[in-house]
This record gives sequence, structure tokens and C-alpha cells, in this order.
Amino acid sequence: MADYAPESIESKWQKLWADENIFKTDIDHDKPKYYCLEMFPYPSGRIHMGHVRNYSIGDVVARFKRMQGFNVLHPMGWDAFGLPAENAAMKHGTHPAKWTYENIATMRTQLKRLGYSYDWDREVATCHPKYYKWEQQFFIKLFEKGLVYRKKAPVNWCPTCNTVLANEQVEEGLCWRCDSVVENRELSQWFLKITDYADELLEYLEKLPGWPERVKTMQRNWIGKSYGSELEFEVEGLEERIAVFTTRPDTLYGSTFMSLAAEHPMVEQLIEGKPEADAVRAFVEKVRGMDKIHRGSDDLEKEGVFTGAYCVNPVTGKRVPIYVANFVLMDYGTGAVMAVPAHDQRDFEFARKYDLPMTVVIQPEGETLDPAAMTEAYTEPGLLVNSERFDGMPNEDAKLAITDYLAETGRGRKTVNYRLRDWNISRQRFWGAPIPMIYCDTCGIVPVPEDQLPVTLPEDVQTRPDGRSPLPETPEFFDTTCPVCGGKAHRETDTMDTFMESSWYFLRYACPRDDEQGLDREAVKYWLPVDQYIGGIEHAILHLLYSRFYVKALRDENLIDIDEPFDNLLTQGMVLLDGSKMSKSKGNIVDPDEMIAKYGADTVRLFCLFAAPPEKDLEWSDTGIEGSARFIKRVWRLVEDLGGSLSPVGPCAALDVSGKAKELRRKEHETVKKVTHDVVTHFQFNTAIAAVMELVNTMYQLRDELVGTEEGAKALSSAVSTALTLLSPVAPHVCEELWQQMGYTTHLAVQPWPEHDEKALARDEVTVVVQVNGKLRGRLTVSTSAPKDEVEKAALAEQNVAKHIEGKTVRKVIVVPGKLVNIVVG
Ligand code: RRW
Ligand code: ZN
Repeated sequence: MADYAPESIESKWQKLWADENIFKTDIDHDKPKYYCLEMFPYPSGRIHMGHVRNYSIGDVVARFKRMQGFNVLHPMGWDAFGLPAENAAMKHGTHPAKWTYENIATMRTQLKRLGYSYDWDREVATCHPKYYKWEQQFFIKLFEKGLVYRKKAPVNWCPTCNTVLANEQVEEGLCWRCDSVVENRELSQWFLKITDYADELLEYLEKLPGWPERVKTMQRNWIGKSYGSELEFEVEGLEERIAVFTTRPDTLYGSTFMSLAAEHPMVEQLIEGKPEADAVRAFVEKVRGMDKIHRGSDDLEKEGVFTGAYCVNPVTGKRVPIYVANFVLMDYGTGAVMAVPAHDQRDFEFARKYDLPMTVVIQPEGETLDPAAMTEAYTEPGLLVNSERFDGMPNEDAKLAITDYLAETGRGRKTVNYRLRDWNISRQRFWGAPIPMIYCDTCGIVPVPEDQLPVTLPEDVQTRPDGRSPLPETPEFFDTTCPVCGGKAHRETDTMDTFMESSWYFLRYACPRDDEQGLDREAVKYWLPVDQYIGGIEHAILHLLYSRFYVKALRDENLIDIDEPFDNLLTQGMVLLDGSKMSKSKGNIVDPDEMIAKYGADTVRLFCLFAAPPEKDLEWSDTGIEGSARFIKRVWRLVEDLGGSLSPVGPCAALDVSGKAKELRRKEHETVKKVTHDVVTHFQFNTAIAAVMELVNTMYQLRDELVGTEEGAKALSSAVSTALTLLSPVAPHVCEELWQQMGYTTHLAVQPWPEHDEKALARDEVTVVVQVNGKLRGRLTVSTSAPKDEVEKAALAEQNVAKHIEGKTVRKVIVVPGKLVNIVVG
């Protein structure tokens, strides 16, 4: 046998698996199905160590399930639209498609070099017209149903990317992709009505026990359902009322002023003819230029301006001044806030700044708050004061009581509010799926007829150096005829957010070449939902919420039959180098190709799985990867040394052995039990691998004693077979190679997962403690099958025990088998 040479072994097995279509999957009703999916990559250029970790975890799950007898779907594809391709094309003066397909070719080769068990026949690229055709068709269906609409809206605008960002793509006021400060603009945009599904998205979180609690909490907070009241304040001198939404109706008696958003539709009416008008208009102008995220943040300096108008508190009947304030947002509630400075921190800061009155209406037990002396709002529970008929009531009860009281007189009602907004899917960029809509001067907005789909991106265009989309200036794309009246018309030039593609790719994998229907209902029914989804926590809200919504929308279009896309979700930790996230911009990258060239793919995979449990961060370490390499060589050498003594007896062979051979067999079966348990119950690959390492150690310790006898050689053969089988999902190439060296003619990739035999776990000998009159005097090693009188005889003969009973009368001997012998002397 030759030295361990990973390059040749790995390419040999990759070729064999491919030639024999080992990982090709089809519907098979005789087997239980298992759909294992990892989040598909952006074809950004080269594979990152973060990908390697993600896809190695997925591959172990897929291989493990396949060996357990499941019909496993394990696909891979490309999330191929988006800004990076466009930026790169801009830089190099090429078409984004060229850059994208070149990257896909590079990255596919890299993934193949890692030996992942994908069914490559199911590969999809979302930038292919045969993919986005269906997305356009779904879009039109949703449009016809009223789930897609267009409206003018203030949008988050990234000045560097030259595009609109969804709220989810703004992180602390910065663009999620390039970290530029996001601006606020007004544009006509296409929206998907995800808010229609807010309640279902929330309720179904309870039906996802296989999701991490943390992710569910993040989604719950993002949806942000809150109960409250909507009430109305009459405006003094006008026949108008201002509606406010509040989650704190219990504080209504303490509302001493009103704050409006700069965009509130009544501002103009309120200030008309008042001396304050100009100052208010200037302030409104200023606030509208600020970005929304900043306006909503806690540390914004609270500012406002008095409108000169008043309204009336509906319960106290007192005059309340109306302000425009920079921290009130139009898209939460009604854009008007009943300010309660004593019990809301933002109102408190505002009231202090502008010297507005403050009334305490909730007192903590055993205390009396003095508004003049307060340094912050009191927001904890308490009893109502200064609230007339509600005085003395606990504030939680008062929420409903006061709402009911207002409702009786037609001035308010109970309401529900959500933080979730509709999903803006318009992007003013070139490299995305065109939104299939046509503008006609006569007919208005008309969807592209189905038989004219896909609306494809032009192939011979130049991207513009300023990053703006060339589509409006490309006549062969832009100019068209109206499908209704046949007159001159033009196409929509916005393209779709790339999260539209990733919201259904997992369905397309079930029927990737179906050009007739897009989604083959039976195939989707067979494969979906995804049994195990694996990816980064960065998608906890964005992608994972959109996909859940999209599946529900397609279900309601009667196209598919599932409610939720992903049964189980594993969010993997980051890959760190020297304590910080590996990233190209920081320059702390370990290149997977370099590592594969140096150690082989099996070692890289082993390291990724051994160094940390999947949910935890993984710190890259040179000593760690060296350790993984050493272990693989150790397995190699074991098989090499044993050479001709090994025979293909199968893992967990049915052997009737004794002595050291029996001991090895016990270790072998214990290992199968532990590895299976660790993988099945918690995906704890690191402890599973550690158990195989122990088994290998035991084989090294016992091999010299065992190799000489037939019984010993068989026990070794079985244990080596088991170790290779258990390790094969992690390090598949080297295991296949050694498996073949042992004389097997089957592939490990399709070998059944071994099962341990409970009987093999039994130990031959046990240690028994011996007491004399209740005191520990000695220990004995006896056979588990030894009869009681034999154990008693051995106990009495034990040296130290014999000393303690010398010259005394043995009155009684109690034997508890397998545990203890107590000798009573007098
Ligand atoms: N195309 C999208 C995407 O994220 C996925 C769609 C389903 C929306 C850590 C992981 C580090 C990533 C550093 C670097 C995701 C990483 C998968 C990394 C694909 C992780 C990639 N595409 N986890 N990943 N680079 O190409 O979390 O610590 O960016 O699960 O690989 O990543 S992607
Ligand atoms: Zn028309």
C-alpha cells in the first residue's frame, strides 16, 4: 500500500461517484424521503471558508441520512442575480452574465473538489431565463390577486449602490452591503403584501419546533404584533379629529400634548393662517430629509415645533397643544402620538426640552412621584391616579377599561398593530429579474401576458459607469406594444429584489427542468418541506421570513400543498481567524483551495466538523488542521499495517469472541451507539468524531495481541470496517479508499449505517467492593457470570479482608451481585 496521497484518492472517488451517478435522486415511494438543503451561495467569485463549513455540515447530514436508508435530495445552485455582478461588470467593462457564469464555473469546480454529495443534475442558476420566467409568472398571479401593488413611498436609498433597500437591508442606518449611510427618498415602488400574512407568519412559528428559539424570537419581534387602542382627539376650531394609536390607553389622563409626524396629512390644515406656519414648514422639510432608521433610533436628539393649533383630550376635556416632532414616524400607527411625558421616555425628553406640562397618572406602590423632581419617565406598573373614575385601578386592567369607556361613546376602539411593513421588491438595477409589467398611456399598468414570458434581460448592453440601470435607455427592452390596445407602450425597468429568487429556489429543486409548469405539484408534494435547512444566522429575518410568506402565497394560489418550507433549521456559527469573522475586506482569509492543496479535502472537512459544534463559532487554527491531518494518516497507517490480516467481514460483524477481541468488539459497538446518538439527536459531529478517534486508539492498543489469531483478526476487521463507515460522511474519500483496500466491492456512500448490538455492550468482568462490618476493606474483580458462593469465597480470601476477619467469627455474608459483598463478624 502506498503513502496517503489525498489528491489522487480524492479525484479518483469524485470521478467514480459521478460516473456511477451515486448521488442522483429520483422520487421513490418505497423509501422515506429526506430533503437536506444548505443556503445556496451568491456566485461572488470564490468559495469562502464559511461556505466550506456550511456545506460540510450539510454533506454529513445528507450522507448520514442516505446511509440510514432515506431517499435523500441534496441539491446545489446559484443565487445569481444582484449587485456584485453588476459592480464587477462595471469595473471590467463586461456583461454581468459573463462574470456570473465564470464565477459559477469556478465555484462549482471548487465545490466538486470538496466531494459534496450533490445531485448536480438539479443545479439551478436564478439568473437563467428558464428560472426567472416562473418568478415573473408568480408575480403576475400575485398581482392579479391583489397581493402585489404599486405605490409612491418613502424609501431607503443607498447612494453608493444607487438603489432602494428594503427595511431589512438597512442595519443601524447603514446599507447592509456597503455600509453607506442610507438616505430617504420618495419613489413609485412595487410591493408584496406580506402584511396580509402577518398573523399566519406569527402563529405558525409555534408549529416549528425544529427551529432555534432565537430565530423565532427574532421573527416574532420583526412582525411586532401589539395590541392597543385607536382613539380620537377633536381639533379646536376645526370639524376634524386626529386619530392616535396607543399601546398605553391606561395613561390617557396624562396626555398633555400631541406629536405629529412631519408627513402627517393634517399639518398644512392645522397651520394655515397661523404665525407659526413658516417655521413649521421649514421644520417639516428638514425632518423629511432624514433617514427613517435614524428618526426611529433612541439616541436621536428629540426636536419639534409648535403648530399653533390645539386639540382636546377626550377624557380630561383639557386643551392639548399640537407639535410636529422628528421622532414620530408616519408608517407606525397613525403618525400621531398622544404624548404622555410622565410615562414615556421620548415624550419626557421632549416635554423637558420645550417646558410642557406633565401629569403623573400611574403611581408605583408606596411612592408618590413628583413630576417636577422626575429625571426620567416612569414606565413600570402601578395604580392609576389623576384619572377620575379609574383612580386606584391597576394600570394593566385600566388599559381595557379606558378603551371600553371610550368605545361606549364612539371615541375609540381596540386595535392591533404590526411592526412588519409590506415588502418593497423594486430595485432600480439591471442585474435582476425584470418586473413583468407594461405601462400604456391609454390602459395604464398592464401585466405582460403569460405567453410572452419570460421578459428577458438584453444580452448586449453596456453597464453604465455611474451604476444606473441601462434598461430605460435600451430601446429593444424599453419600447414595446400594449398587450391590451396594441398601442405604443413601455416596459417597467425596475428589477426584483434577489430575495424573490431565494424565496422559492428550494421548491424548484424538486423539479428543476420542468419547463411546462415551473412547479411540478407532485414532485413538490413528495420532496417538500425541506427536512433540514442549514445556513447562516444573518438570514434569520430576511430570507427566512420572505420564504415562509412566499410559500403561503403560492399555496393560496393553489400551486403547492405545504404551509411552511423548512421543518428543521440549523443556524451555523461563523468562521473566525484570530477572533474575528473571516472577511475579504479585513484581509483575514484562509483560502479553501490552498488548504485542500496542502492537506486534502477530507482533512479540511474533518477540521470544520471537529473543531466546534455547528451552532458555535469556529476559530481557524493551524494546529487544529494539523491534528485533523494526523488523525487521517493514523487511520490510513492502521489499515496499511494490518494489511492482509483484514477481511471484509462487514461493520458490527456477528462474532462470538472472547478476551481482548471481545473488549474491542464492545468498544466498537459503544462507538456506533454514541456516534449515532450524537448525530441523530444534536448534530454533535465533534463529539461523534472524538468517539471514532477513541475507537482507533483502542485498535492501536490491541492490534498486536489480536492480529495473530483468527478470532482477533476478525474482531479487528469488523472494528476497522465500523470506524470507516462511521467516519465516511465526514471524510468520504479516504474512507472509500480504505474500504476498497479491505476488499469490499460496494461503495461506502451507499453502505447501510451500522447498528449496535446491546448484548455486545455487556462487560465480562465487574469490580465488587468488599466491606467488613460496613467498612470498605477491599476490591475484587470477578466475572459477571460468577455464582454467589464463588464471589463469597473470593471475598473472604482477599488479603486485606482476611486480615480484618482473622480470629473473629463470620456471622453473615451478604452478596449483592455486581456491586458488593458485606461480611458481618462478631
Ligand atoms: N445566497 C444567500 C447567501 O447568503 C443565501 C440565500 C438563501 C438568501 C460565515 C454561509 C462566514 C452563509 C464568516 C462567511 C450562507 C460565510 C451560505 C458564511 C451562503 C458564513 C458564506 N449566499 N456562515 N457563509 N460565507 O454565498 O451563512 O464567518 O453569502 O449560509 O454560506 O452564503 S452566501
Ligand atoms: Zn394600452
